[in-house]
Amino acid sequence: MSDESTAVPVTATVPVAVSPASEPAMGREHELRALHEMLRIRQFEEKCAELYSAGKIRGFLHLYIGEEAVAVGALQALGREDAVVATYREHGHALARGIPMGRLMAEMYGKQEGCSRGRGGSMHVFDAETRFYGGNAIVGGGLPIAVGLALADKMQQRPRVTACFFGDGAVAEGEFHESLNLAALWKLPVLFLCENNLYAMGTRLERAQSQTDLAAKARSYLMPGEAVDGMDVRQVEAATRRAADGVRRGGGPAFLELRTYRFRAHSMFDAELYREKSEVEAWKERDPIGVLTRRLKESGVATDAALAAIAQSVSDEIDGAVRFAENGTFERVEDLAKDVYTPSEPRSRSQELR
Ligand SMILES: Cc1ncc(C[n+]2csc(CCOP(=O)(O)OP(=O)(O)O)c2C)c(N)n1
Repeated sequence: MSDESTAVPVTATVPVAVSPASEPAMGREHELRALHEMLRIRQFEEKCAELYSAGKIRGFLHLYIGEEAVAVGALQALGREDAVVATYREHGHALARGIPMGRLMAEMYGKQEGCSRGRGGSMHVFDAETRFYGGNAIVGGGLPIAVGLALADKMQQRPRVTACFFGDGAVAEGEFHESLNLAALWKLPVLFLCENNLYAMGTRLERAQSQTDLAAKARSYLMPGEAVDGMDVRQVEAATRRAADGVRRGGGPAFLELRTYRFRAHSMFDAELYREKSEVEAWKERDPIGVLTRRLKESGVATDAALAAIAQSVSDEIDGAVRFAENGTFERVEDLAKDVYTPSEPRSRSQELR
């Protein structure tokens, strides 16, 4: 069958909000913190794009710009004891989780001072201290890891949650179905957080999926599944809190489909021929940072002076992170195989006899 005959027309639709109108306000400090976190992510990544063009950051770079409300809202609802598993589009999650920006920027540079000692780079950010289990280049690769972490917690009777972020593209992978099935069957404490930004590289969701209601797929495995407006940080946080509470109480896994959109290309090597500029512009009207800023200003929660102070603090933090990364050190070439292969052991007597 030719691609032409199977093609679903790509329309410039903007899905409407899917969960109840809006959640109640969460308090001034809390909302300002959410805004601050989203701005940190946005500006960190804008700086990364600049540094990439300047050749300071190498390899692949996948930006999260536009999707910040998902990582910030979800991670505000989780505790330090919980674990986080993410994808290669994970700078936002790493920052929201509390990995210091300087250590993240050093990782982007491939410097030893990075949170993964410069071995991971943009796609493999890892930090044991904050229970941040990566960063994974394999689409769907984090799902079985999350299930394994949750299985360990269940076996050790530790009442904590493993949150697993993945894209809509992962839903097409066998690992998605294997992971949801086992998590539901064994009632594991995993919170599946699907970031549905409508595209897997250049493939729009309805070109790859017969069922585009992704929460319905989770419900078919007999776990609660809900679709949430992923452009509204307040709704993301409230939905995550509800779902995580159920998981923590031993109710087994839960699934949220967070409907969002990436404003930038898939990676730095993407001509974006698969979507109309007008579609991107329409989604930008719902920019999570713009939406929250407007709401805070209209309700009198944030003054221009408070917003300017946040902007200044983010800009200072980014300058400091770049300085830290610039002053960092590259690993010596002679050490590159260190920790990759185990040192050779003398052959045992039984091996010699074989
Ligand atoms: C198993 C596997 N297949 C294919 C790829 C190539 N690939 C990299 S990103 C990507 C799209 C994934 O899209 P999605 O899961 O929706 O995440 P998004 O990039 O939209 O955040 C693909 C197919 C891969 N990295 N791993």
